[in-house]
Amino acid sequence: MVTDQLLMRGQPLADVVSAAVRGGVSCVQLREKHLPGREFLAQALMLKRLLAPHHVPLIINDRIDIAMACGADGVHLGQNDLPVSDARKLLLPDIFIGWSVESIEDVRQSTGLPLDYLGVGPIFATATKTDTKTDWGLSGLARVRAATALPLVAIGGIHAGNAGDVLRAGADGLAVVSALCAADDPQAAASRFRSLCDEEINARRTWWRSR
Ligand code: TZP
Ligand code: MG
Repeated sequence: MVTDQLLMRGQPLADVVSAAVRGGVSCVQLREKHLPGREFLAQALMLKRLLAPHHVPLIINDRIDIAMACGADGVHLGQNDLPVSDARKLLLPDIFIGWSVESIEDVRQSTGLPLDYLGVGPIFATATKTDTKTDWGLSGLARVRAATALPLVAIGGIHAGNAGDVLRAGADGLAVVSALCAADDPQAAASRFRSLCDEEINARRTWWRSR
């Protein structure tokens, strides 16, 4: 789950995230583009407290200072954020780093960087983020899959109707904003994604065993 409070129609962040976790969300990224640092940190601390008992990792988008201050599990950086190597020097060693790739050139550049996963997006066009380059599509995602061994988290326009295809094209995880944050029932929405992910995990296990 990637948060966007503007999509939550006045519902408290803690309620929407708790419901999504009950539904089976396995990781939460706090992505708040409009919050001043102090409020961003307050929300990060609140989410860290909420998620820790469930062993659900918290990722902070963009801000390594907030990630450090709240004891986040990971930080997600984009092409215009602090360079990954500098972030790695500043962060505690156990905080993982994800990096957004928007082109195959970005994927090539990721080789050798101290990264833990790549965020591949947008897979499909989405109203949630419009300042993007071209959409990867499923074929683009498959090209990224072939080009790197890093875990891939797909983002952009993912909903229950296309999530299975995204996983089969090579994603290891799904990052979802509107289909969770704007859902009438975030728990039910998360539980549909959970089932699709579990099906793919089981299919991969079966494939490995049959080799
Ligand atoms: N990066 C690429 S697309 C996107 C981000 C943050 C937004 C995805 O939002 P949604 O609502 O899941 O399509
Ligand atoms: Mg960013």
